[in-house]
Amino acid sequence: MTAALLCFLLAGPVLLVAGSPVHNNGTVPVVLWHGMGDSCCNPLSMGAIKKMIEEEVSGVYVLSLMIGQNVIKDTENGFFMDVNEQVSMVCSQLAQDPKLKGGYNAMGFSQGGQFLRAVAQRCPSPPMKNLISIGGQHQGVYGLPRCPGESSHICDMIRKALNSGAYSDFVQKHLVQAQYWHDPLNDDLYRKYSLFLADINQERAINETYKKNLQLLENFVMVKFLQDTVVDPVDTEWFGFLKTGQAKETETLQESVLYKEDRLGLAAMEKAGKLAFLASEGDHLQFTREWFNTHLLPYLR
Ligand SMILES: *[C@@H]1O[C@H](CO)[C@@H](O)[C@H](O)[C@H]1NC(C)=O
Ligand SMILES: CC(=O)N[C@H]1CO[C@H](CO)[C@@H](O)[C@@H]1O
Repeated sequence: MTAALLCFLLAGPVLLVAGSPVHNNGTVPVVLWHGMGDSCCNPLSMGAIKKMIEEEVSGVYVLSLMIGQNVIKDTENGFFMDVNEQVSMVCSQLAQDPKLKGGYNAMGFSQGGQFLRAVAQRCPSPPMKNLISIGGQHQGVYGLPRCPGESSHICDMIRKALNSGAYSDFVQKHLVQAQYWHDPLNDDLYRKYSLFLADINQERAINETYKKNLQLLENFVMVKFLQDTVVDPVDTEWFGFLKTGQAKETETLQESVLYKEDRLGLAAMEKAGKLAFLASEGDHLQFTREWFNTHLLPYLR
């Protein structure tokens, strides 16, 4: 995502407020979780996002999550670390951060979107207020058309592993993308063996705690990129997916069993006005600062 996102950010009008920053301590902290092939602190991606939020919301505390001891580990873990472990690591990090005690807003980029949803469902304390998923894959993916720039060789490897058996125990435990691989032609395998996605999407059983916790959110905002060439199918960014048993036709969240039976509380949330479906022109994770300020900033203020 990095290069493309940067050029959009820089091309956007840089509206810096002149003068000294005002420390407005009525602000709600923001927690960011980066996407695949990225890291917490890349100055061209998450670093720039953090800075932008700090400029727009004076005095705000922004925590960009690092998964592991350093930036290299953080990037590797985005491909190879058990997602359930990542989520529990993050949960304890958030619980130990005194600045988050009063609650926080969460912004997940790409796979960080579904990972932060797992945090909301599993770890209600400290409370997550708004969850903003930017190009997240809430019903998983079935395909890996393209990977962000420098990581394309890793992607070839991942594609091979997924084809050789995404639901084998070994691949599930060691490959992040397998843990949200959703094969509509092998629905039984997906339900049974997907260690992460099938669990948080209540495919095996309904965990009432997940349902209750998710509904504690004030808003669950999902951003879809209209010209996304990275995520397949793109409907997953709004919680839609391919209909089971074939790989061509898609269904919306509202048409899904998950919603109709309200297995996760999403129907109740929509009724309560807590779901927002936003669309942005452009490829995966590309948005201008102007778009961000208009559509997402209101959730952070
Ligand atoms: C439901 O989710 C909670 C929170 O993660 C967990 O503690 C509990 O064990 C889960 N229950 C079942 C039956 O899996
Ligand atoms: C109580 C509180 O929220 N204090 C914060 C005020 O703003 C500064 C600057 O961002 C923070 O460091 C404090 O934690």
